[in-house]
Amino acid sequence: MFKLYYYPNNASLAPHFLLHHLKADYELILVDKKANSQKSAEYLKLNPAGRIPTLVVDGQSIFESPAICMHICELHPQSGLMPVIGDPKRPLFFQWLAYLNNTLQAELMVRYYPQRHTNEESTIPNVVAAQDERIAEALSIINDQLKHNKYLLGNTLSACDYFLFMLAEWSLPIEKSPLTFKHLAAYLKRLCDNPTVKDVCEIEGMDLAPFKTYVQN
Ligand SMILES: N[C@@H](CCC(=O)N[C@@H](CS)C(=O)NCC(=O)O)C(=O)O
Repeated sequence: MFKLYYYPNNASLAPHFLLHHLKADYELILVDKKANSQKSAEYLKLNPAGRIPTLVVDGQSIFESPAICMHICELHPQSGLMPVIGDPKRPLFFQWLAYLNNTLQAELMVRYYPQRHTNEESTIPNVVAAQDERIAEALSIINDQLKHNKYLLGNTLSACDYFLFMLAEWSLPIEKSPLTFKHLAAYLKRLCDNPTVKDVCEIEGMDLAPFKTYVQN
């Protein structure tokens, strides 16, 4: 039994996709972010970083969304969501998951919390504008990868695709949105037909309409 501490459309979304995809036995526990419950003493015992998500499985709690995703995949080795040891796609899985988390997600965090990255309030719009460019650079690299690949790792859906879908959603408001990148936009539109994406986005109250408007030229 998995317990996922989540908040809609937060970094808990990728693990939520995986648990749903795997038809795992899981419970969703809402962390009331509006009341700052991720900083409550009770939650900090599970996750000293005071961030969402946290996964509790077999009495052990772990934090960091990519670590949670890998752990869920490793507990389901036959699922195909993470290439097994010896599969040449495995290093690519690590590469893309690390790139998504360590570059795109990190840049998005600065974009969404710009006040934490300057001590001069008047420069906040500059931080946002700089981040928009850096996010667009990362999206461009991902777009190139999708030019000849149905999914990030090739022909097979993996946890990296669910992770990317989450970050693409967060990137919609940036100046050069994921939908302005041809291959990425087509890929995201395809992913909207994935039953897990549909179900989980409905559960989390997320609107998939923006992704569906893309028209291939
Ligand atoms: N590196 C962490 C980041 C988690 C994170 O920043 N979560 C955000 C929501 S998307 C959060 O909890 N923000 C509330 C806060 O910083 O207090 C992960 O990938 O799990």
